[in-house]
Amino acid sequence: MTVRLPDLPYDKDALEPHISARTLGYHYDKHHRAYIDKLNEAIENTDYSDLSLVAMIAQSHGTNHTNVYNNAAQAWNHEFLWNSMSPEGGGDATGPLQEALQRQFGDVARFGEAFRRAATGQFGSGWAWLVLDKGELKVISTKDADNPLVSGQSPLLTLDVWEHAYYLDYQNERARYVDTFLEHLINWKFASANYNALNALA
Ligand code: MN3
Repeated sequence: MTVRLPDLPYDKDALEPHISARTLGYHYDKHHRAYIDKLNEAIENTDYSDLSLVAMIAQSHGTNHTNVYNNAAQAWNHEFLWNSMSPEGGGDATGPLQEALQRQFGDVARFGEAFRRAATGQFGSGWAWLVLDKGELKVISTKDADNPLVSGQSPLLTLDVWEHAYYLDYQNERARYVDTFLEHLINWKFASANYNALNALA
């Protein structure tokens, strides 16, 4: 079985002017596709090839199959990233997630500060996340390809802070890219759906 590159949930120019079609084009067509291609090479004729992406991540983590782990995690992370942004993004969460954010952080501005710290404080390449960890909302960052699932945390939304995600549009100004995400792109509907689905399981 081969892993397929999932479709983008919107057109490549849908996030303009905040993220250019050029950035999204390179990010999706070159970077995301390359992770999928390298993953397919790495799992060919191995037991991994029958597994879901999540199972590949779980089973390769902590082994010397770093090629499987890194590319499976990056494949998963990027699909999750596209859904964490929306042309109608920004604003505040609604419903049970909003109530939980208020309990944990006070308000959406305080959540934004925590997310901004995590995203700008991640040294080098990585990801900023809102996760559910044993029933508690947390803002965390991970390094390189690392995915919170391997730490027992459930991702609700993410932002890619690798330079390839923003350099064409923002150059070295990662903080401005993070602020733009929080103001204009963050997809609270997606995060809420993830939150509600986890609570329905709990
Ligand atoms: Mn990326």
